[in-house]
Amino acid sequence: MNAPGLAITRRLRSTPFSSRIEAAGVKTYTVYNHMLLPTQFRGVEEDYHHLRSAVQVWDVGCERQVELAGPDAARLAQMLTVRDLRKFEVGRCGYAPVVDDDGFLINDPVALRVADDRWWFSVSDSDVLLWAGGIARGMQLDVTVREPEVWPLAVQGPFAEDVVAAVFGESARAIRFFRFAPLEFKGHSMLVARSGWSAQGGFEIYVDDAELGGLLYDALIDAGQQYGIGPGCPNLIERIEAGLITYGTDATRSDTALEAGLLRYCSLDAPIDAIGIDALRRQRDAGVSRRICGFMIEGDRVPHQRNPWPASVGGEAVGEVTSAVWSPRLGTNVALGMLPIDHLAPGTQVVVSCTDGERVATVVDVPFPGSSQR
Ligand code: THG
Repeated sequence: MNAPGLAITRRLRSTPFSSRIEAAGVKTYTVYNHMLLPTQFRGVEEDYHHLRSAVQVWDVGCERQVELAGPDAARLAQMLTVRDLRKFEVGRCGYAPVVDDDGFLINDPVALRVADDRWWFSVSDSDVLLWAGGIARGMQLDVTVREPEVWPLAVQGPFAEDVVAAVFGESARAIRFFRFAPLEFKGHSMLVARSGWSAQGGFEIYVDDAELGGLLYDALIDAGQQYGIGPGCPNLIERIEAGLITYGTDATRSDTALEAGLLRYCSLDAPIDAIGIDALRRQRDAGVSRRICGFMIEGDRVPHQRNPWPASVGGEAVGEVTSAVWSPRLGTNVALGMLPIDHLAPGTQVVVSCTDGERVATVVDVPFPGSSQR
């Protein structure tokens, strides 16, 4: 079947790297924060092996920054996320769930303290700009909320450090996990973080100049020739194996941060004034009734489309599989989904109604074995 194409209009914003990745042969896009996000280059399986063995440059310009700047920036940042930000010094970033008053997930950004009175929330696919701006307005906070012209460019894979050091200098090697530092490219300072949406290790460069962005892309590709560098993007197989959830697919506005498996990033015992933290405390105390988990799905490769698929036990619907793909490394289908708490023990079996029929799936721990080379 011939898949329909995507009409690229003004609402579907390009990035400073779009011309490069189109020249490099991007095969498919998805839409993320009203922008283009590549999903495959040579193919999901080829891209997967390449990401794990070499190094890739990713156009993740769609990871938009919601900037909070001014005297009340820190206060607004802490209202927006249930993660305790009190120990976030300048140069630190971290996964920081944003929830509504009832604890339901609005976004799962990376928060960066860019300066004493300036924060960036590097958001997944939902309109945090409106939520943050509305809170600032409603509470009459002394803060500016805007979306700056910043387009992250990720370098991911086992040789990422060598490539970034070749372009930005040896000091890049000293940046620790989830820290960032200003480094120079052609005399222009950019924030470079050791982070990224894979378990292979790497960096994210917060590019704030469109013209330099294209040149930086070219410089990274040049410097990476000896390591087999190529274009890439967040990889479906790799991120399921790593247990990285994607907002809008594995977790939505209908799931709380705890149901989304983000308890580790919710500072429920900290004395902070975050929106929704009381609801999450109550949910933790009462016991969460369902949660995201990993699966192995039996049989040959699952069809690559149209999740979620219902999951049932004894003919009764219990949950769903939200992302699934064949893992060529593990020789089985790997998946993420949502099940009631009493079905979450590893080894529990459910029946999944895939697009092409019913299959048996087994609950497993995530990350999958051997997923992380970080
Ligand atoms: N990088 C940046 N912005 C982003 C993403 C990113 N915005 C959108 C989306 N991705 C946000 N979601 C995630 C999810 C997981 C992680 C990062 C962003 C992640 N988690 C680590 C893990 O689970 O092992 C640990 C995080 C921590 O220790 O704080 O990397 O990828 N800029």
